[in-house]
Amino acid sequence: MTDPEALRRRALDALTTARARTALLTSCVDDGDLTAQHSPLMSPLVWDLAHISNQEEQWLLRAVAGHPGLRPEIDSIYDAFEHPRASRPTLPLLAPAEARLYASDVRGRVLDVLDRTALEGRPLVDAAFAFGMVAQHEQQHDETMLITHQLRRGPAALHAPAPPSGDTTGLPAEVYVPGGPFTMGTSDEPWALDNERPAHTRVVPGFHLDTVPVTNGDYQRFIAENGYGEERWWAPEGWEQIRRHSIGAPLFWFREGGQWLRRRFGVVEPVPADEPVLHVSWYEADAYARWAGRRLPTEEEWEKAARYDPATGRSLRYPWGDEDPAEEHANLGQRHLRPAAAGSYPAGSSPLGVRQLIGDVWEWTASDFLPYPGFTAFPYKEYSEVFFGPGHKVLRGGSFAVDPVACRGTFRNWDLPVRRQIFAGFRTARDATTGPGPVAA
Ligand code: AVJ
Ligand code: FE
Repeated sequence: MTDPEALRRRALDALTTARARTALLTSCVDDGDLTAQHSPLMSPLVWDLAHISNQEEQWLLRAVAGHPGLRPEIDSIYDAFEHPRASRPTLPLLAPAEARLYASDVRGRVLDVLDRTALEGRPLVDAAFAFGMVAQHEQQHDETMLITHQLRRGPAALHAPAPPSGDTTGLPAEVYVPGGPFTMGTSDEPWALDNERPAHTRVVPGFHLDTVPVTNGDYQRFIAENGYGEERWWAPEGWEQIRRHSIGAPLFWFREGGQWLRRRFGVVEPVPADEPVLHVSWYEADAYARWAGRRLPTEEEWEKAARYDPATGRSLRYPWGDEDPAEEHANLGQRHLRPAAAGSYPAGSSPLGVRQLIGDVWEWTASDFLPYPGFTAFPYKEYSEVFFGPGHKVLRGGSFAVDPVACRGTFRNWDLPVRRQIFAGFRTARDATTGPGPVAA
């Protein structure tokens, strides 16, 4: 059992960090921008703001503390299942000032609850789980709100320093991950969500995985060699999508003066060749991999590459070990508003030498989002269970936009294979039926 004061401090830190990010994302634009719908794919920012606090009210004030509730009458407005994103601007949403008051009212009461609740002894409060869950939820919406900022037109509202530089000089193009069993998922990570549980053994045949994510430079070769024009590389639904919407490059890219440019948080810049590619759908990732004579890694391959330590046979919490992410390990938490160049973050390398598995870009995997053997929905079916099935593909590793609290070696994200606005890229893999063999340059 963890020291209750340490648990309290950790929960308080996670909630406070999330709120600082939420405040920044909702104060750097005016009220018109907060209530506008910047894309039918997204909610108005002011919906996210009040939804975060409504969930916090439901889980921490009502479920944990037994409070009757501050504003149960607005639950349905902020229920993500009742209202699709496109329809949210038409709801009687709390105005920005009202939403901010609601948020601080809920948070003030939650901090009192955190002070006086015993943090062990009940499923929802063991190891402060509900507090960790709510902090992760807020951070996930902070990533969602950053996506909305990326879709918003107009001058830049957010600024951040460039990530550390890096390059792939001297790195092998791919890493061999040996075949055999490894432990996937977790049963003892206190704030792991239901879909990451339980820990179980998987046998993964040996395979080769790209050392770094596929870069814009790599992806431009696919475009230049008519990758979008040849049906044979595409899954049928992907081919249909790119034809119907005349897609010929990642979202936010455009061509001018013989050069690829991209719009990024209100600024236009040349597409940086050494950066991991972003804003591609699962279908685009899948087509690129086929064009390259390769394939997307499965989810278990990705997790084995990220966690398996051949020296001990144990699965680590993160590629670099069991310590929580620090700045030198990975590009997380919106410290930088872009991925770092391929080959950055040597301190975040996995034991086998794979780079940038955590942070920078979410990585599409070949896998459908499915429960692990022994899965139990907790604390509610709508978190994960209702999304299981062939409709959603798993993404791993987290992007520059996700906070460490919502990112681990076991963390599973999912989305529809057509999605392009999320901060997603990918890396590729190939079977190794004949063992390590020579590594391509
Ligand atoms: C895990 C990112 C797919 O945004 O739909 C937010 C997270 N769940 N509110 C999503 C989530 C409920 C979820 N993803
Ligand atoms: Fe939510």
